[in-house]
Amino acid sequence: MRKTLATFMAAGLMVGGVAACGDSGSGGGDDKITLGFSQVGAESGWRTANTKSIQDSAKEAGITLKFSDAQQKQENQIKAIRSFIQQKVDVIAFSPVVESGWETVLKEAKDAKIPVVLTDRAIDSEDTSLYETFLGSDFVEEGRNAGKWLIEDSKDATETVNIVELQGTAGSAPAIDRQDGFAEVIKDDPKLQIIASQTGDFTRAKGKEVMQAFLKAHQDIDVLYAHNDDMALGAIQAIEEAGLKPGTDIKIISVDGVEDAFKAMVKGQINVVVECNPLLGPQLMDIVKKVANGEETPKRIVTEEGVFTQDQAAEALPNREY
Ligand code: GYE
Repeated sequence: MRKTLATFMAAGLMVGGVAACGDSGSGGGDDKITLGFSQVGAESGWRTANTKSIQDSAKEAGITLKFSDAQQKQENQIKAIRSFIQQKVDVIAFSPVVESGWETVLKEAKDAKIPVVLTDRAIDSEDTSLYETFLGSDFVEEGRNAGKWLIEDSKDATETVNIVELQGTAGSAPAIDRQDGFAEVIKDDPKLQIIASQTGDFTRAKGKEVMQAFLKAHQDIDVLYAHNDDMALGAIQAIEEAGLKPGTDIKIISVDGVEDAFKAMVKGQINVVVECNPLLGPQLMDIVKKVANGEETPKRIVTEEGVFTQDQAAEALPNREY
């Protein structure tokens, strides 16, 4: 069943609200809110859709956007955040490339009284006063949904099911959580065995490269679990070049739900896609307005998502928005 609409879920209210920031605006003397946004990079179809959603909705909301692309490097994100602090933007939002190592720079933002919003990816800091809210998917649940599909699909198998896993960027929240959620569910079925697991950095090129290595090292791969569609799409090329049929000889489970993955599902190359919605822009702009006005926001806002199997792909494809 598809649940299209992103819904809000409050998992606890923040305390105290945000320090007034009207005096720190850099919107050129008018009342326009200035948002500094540090994006992860341009590594995937998901990311392209996410960037477009943020840029379009900033425009729509009349928010001045200072956008910075970190090319998947934490040091670039830290530099961008420091530069936003210097420029005295009203709000800083960012999608942290990895989970750890943010305390220092976020304390600098806090000292400058600039509210910070996390989007898409979480940080692992215990100090939740370093940000106002975190808007994004539940990646552990996505991993669980991938695992549940496999348990059901393999229920009649009598032999071991050999799984290879293409992980996302090392140390990133979606890679850690999608691995954990999947492992948690499949451990209930001893037939399901992960025989190799390696990062493909969420890109097509690396997904293909690592899949080639998996295929060389293992003759008996039954299932590929890819932490995103781009890696799955790269792996499909590797599988075909090895003379095998993706989706049949090797079943493929992927995450995101970009248009190209739906096309691959329609062709029978991907068996199931766990949806992860990148269209966070409109919700983000609402949050930015709220925190800029010192209003309270829920500390955690989760986007709700579905799971799509091959038999649903053709019908769903024309309605996909990314
Ligand atoms: O799944 C992947 C992208 O953080 C949810 O990052 C995002 C992930 C997404 O590169 O395609």
